[in-house]
Amino acid sequence: MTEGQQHENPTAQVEAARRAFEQEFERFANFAADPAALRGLDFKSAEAEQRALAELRTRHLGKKSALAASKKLIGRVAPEERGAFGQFVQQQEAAVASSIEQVENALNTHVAAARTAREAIDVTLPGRRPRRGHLHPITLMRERIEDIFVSLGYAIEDGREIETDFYNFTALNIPDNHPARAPQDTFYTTDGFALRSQTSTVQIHAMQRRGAPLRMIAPGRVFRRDTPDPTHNPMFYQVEGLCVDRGISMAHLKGTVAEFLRRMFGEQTVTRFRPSYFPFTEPSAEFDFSCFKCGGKGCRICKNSGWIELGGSGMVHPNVLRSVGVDPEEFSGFAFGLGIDRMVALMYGLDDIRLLFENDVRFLEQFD
Ligand code: 2NL
Repeated sequence: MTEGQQHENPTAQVEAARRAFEQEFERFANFAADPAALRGLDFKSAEAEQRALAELRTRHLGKKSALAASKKLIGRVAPEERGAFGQFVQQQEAAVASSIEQVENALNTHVAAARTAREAIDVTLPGRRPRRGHLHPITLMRERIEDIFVSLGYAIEDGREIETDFYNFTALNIPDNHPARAPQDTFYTTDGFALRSQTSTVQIHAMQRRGAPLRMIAPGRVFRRDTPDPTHNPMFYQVEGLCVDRGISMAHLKGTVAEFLRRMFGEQTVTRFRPSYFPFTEPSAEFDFSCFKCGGKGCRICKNSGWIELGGSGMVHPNVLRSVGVDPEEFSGFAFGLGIDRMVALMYGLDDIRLLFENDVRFLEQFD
């Protein structure tokens, strides 16, 4: 009888199960006995060993293990041997469980330590420094211009970039449908609004609000209907200046512009005025200054003329003063305008103004 043969020697069966366990357990035994064996184990391998050990436990102590099968035999052993056999089975089971637990404990401790080590950060390590930013060259130039005029007693005014026809054209003595609107042509919306084509709009608002006398500059962004090329951009930066008081003459205009240019480009700078035309000034003049590079001898920057053209100016037209309620019989004033981007391009020898608006940091960071 096959079944009978199997049950012939229950003790031998338990001993065989124990031997089978010891054989498989051998490779784990060192983890509990020798701390050095664990030290060589990285986090991932230690976790793998934990899983392997759990499988070993199921195989040798689980419901389908040989030891569990042997326990079922206790009832079939002869009554006089039953007690001793039962004790023997339990001893073997306890010994196997204890061996496994010792290794489990050692592995758990090791994995916990390895996890802590892996998650540790060295708080003494230097941080990653954020790259330091800097101002745009146009902003730097605007601030230099502002500093000079503030020191001359001028206020700095700001305003909106979208304006009505009145502030951009009519108040500046540029009537509807007049050809003088062409050079100032801008971008229009459907509601009679337009993007300002010069910051004179800010000065018109300021004269309405504050009246005369008044000294101010208006730096800011302006828009023109231009096709971009190396010297034009449909959006650019401008600063306009305005001085209105009793007895203001062309001499004040020339003195102020000349002083500004000396502070900007050096004491030796000479300023030149050429008659010109603007609808909002009468008389009008464009101004040039002696080349800061060659001092007037002629070079690449001044295209061999010795002079650099910078801006326009003139005595505020009586119609402009009237449009903001300032009496031209009592007050007179001068005004001027110049391009900030153009000044930056000159100062840094840029051959293309559009570089300033591409926002390539490798280009812009050269000017901080
Ligand atoms: C140029 C020319 C100029 C003005 C701007 C102005 C403002 C008021 C009244 C009268 Cl409120 N004039 N501004 C005057 C002359 C020239 O700018 O070439 N700008 C880049």
